[in-house]
Amino acid sequence: MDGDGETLANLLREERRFPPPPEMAAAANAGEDAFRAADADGDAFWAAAAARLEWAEPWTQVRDWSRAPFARWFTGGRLNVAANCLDRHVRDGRGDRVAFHWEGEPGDTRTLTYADLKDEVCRAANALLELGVRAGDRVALYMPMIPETVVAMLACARIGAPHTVVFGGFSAEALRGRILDCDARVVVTADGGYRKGAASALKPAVDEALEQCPDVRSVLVVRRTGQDVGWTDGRDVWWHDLVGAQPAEHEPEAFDAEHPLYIMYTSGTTARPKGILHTTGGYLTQVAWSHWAVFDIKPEQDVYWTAADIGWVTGHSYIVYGPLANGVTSVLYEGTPDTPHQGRWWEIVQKYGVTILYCAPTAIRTFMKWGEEIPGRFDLSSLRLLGSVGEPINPEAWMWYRHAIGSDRCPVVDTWWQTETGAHMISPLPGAATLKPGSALRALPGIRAEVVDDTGKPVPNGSGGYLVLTEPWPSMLRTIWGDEQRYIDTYWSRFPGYYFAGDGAKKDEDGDIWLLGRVDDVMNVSGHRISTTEVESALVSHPRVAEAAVVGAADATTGQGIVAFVILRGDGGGDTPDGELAAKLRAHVAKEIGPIARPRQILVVGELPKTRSGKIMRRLLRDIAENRPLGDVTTLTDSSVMDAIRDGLPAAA
Ligand code: 6R9
Repeated sequence: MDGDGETLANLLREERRFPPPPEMAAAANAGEDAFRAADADGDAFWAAAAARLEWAEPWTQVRDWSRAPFARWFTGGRLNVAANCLDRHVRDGRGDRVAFHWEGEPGDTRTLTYADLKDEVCRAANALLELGVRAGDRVALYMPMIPETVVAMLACARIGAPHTVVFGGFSAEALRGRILDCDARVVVTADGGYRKGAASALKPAVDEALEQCPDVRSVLVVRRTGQDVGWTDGRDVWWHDLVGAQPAEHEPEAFDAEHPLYIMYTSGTTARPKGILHTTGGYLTQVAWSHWAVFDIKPEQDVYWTAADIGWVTGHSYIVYGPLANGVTSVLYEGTPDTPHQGRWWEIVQKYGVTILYCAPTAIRTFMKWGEEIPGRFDLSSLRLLGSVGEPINPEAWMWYRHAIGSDRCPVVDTWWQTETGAHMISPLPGAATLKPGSALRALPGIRAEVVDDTGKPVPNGSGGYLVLTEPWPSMLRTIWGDEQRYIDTYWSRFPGYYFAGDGAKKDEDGDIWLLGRVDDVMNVSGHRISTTEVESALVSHPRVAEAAVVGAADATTGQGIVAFVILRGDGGGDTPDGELAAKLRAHVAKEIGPIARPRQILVVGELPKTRSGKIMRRLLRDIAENRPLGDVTTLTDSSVMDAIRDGLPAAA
């Protein structure tokens, strides 16, 4: 974990502390008593959290860890996720409450009440049934940020068909890999969506992906942009034709608590993404509880906004399942923050009276760069709580967020969690915690986190190490789809008995936790996890590239930026000037993986630093990419390689 000393010194320089606002403390949903209850009896605590939901059959056992690391929660219990998110609110007189204020990027809007959403979800569920989808079948979604995306997810949940949402920014290639890995037979997509002021097509990528997915029999297409689309008769069907013709009644079936709810693909340390499997009862229990406690949700008053993509786990848990289970009103925004102007988010906060905003540090740092006079032009007085997720938030960004967006009033909750954890794990409770800018503080009630050294022993306060979770939790991943061994190897083998998160962390003198970023070869670019290996394999798939090593270098805006070191084939010369080749390689990676993975910088080198066992020493390349003096080079096969790399680089690198 090179560079930690520096990061930490920087983090700890901010000494200010922020106790909870008294009015929030007085009315908080959860505080110290939740910690006491969970410490006294963890199973009873989670049973009470599960009882906030509606079950068709009660469970007989809260947690079953007898086949560790394969967990079962709420054994024997049965429930329907969509009925919990919609039907019970409508039945109990909350049908007229707005579920989503949707704002399209061009400025078109839609308002969906809980009753509207339930009708739409029933129609879509009937449509999927008509397409032959049955409980257990996988459905892939490749969608823009429109209400139909939420509807399709809930329709899948309603009929027990696990969905896999593929982020709309990913390539046809990435989509194809995911469809094949989970063997989805039906794809839901749209003609396109709006991004940066223009219609951005989605359907062509689906068509391209499906050239090599012979088992996909139906594609359900939402008309969003009206752009021309290719059409395969017998396979493609318009959403408005099929869904629009269905009855708005559908009787929900209760599924086992361990029935698969969704698969979300995330980057690992190899080129093949991991299909993280979440199930029904434990997932919804913890997502709903954490959303209610961490954001102090008051469903009658709040207007809640997670400004993130639904294709990210944050969108699954805190745009769709958590907020709807809690019956709160949310904002859903289709587009980018600077379209048509850099105040778009703040205009939305003002327009809908948003009370709670949840977003990523990369967005906050972008807003910082644009200047505080932009949010200053809007009325942000409705806000009462701010949240952060996706990467470590540096104290400068934390302070700016609290000041420029939160008017020095709103607490900032820094929430640490992962695709794999399903829900928040380490975060302040805003009505109880005294906040430290840059720290997620401590594990939530019912969660056990620890920072351990190389040998798995807890480090003393004031020291750093690896973050682990020492007890199972309800919304934990159940496995990696189709690969139980990889699940064991990736998460449960580094420290036997503990879940290894892949993050470095430090305990301060009070025992509070500071996250320090990934310790493996996974980069975090604007909150998206991209594996170095994935980008490397994309680069070497180009005919001019012989070898490639990729590192994530600190980037003031995106958290990390991708810097690639490549060795060219043959003499390295050829007829393309270097600048042009770099542009070609960047475009090549964008095509192979998606624009988010496009390297910030491509550096042509003669050799790469390797250990004796042949592992590329990325930390040395990171030193170069971040303009630092080189660290320890003693394990290199040939230490002169580093001098050669440095000497050959352009001065600006
Ligand atoms: C929810 C989400 C997970 C990785 C995780 C860590 C980083 C997320 C963080 C944070 C520091 C926070 N991460 N939240 N690091 N502080 N509050 O982001 O899921 O996309 O799976 O990424 O993101 O490195 O391991 P996912």
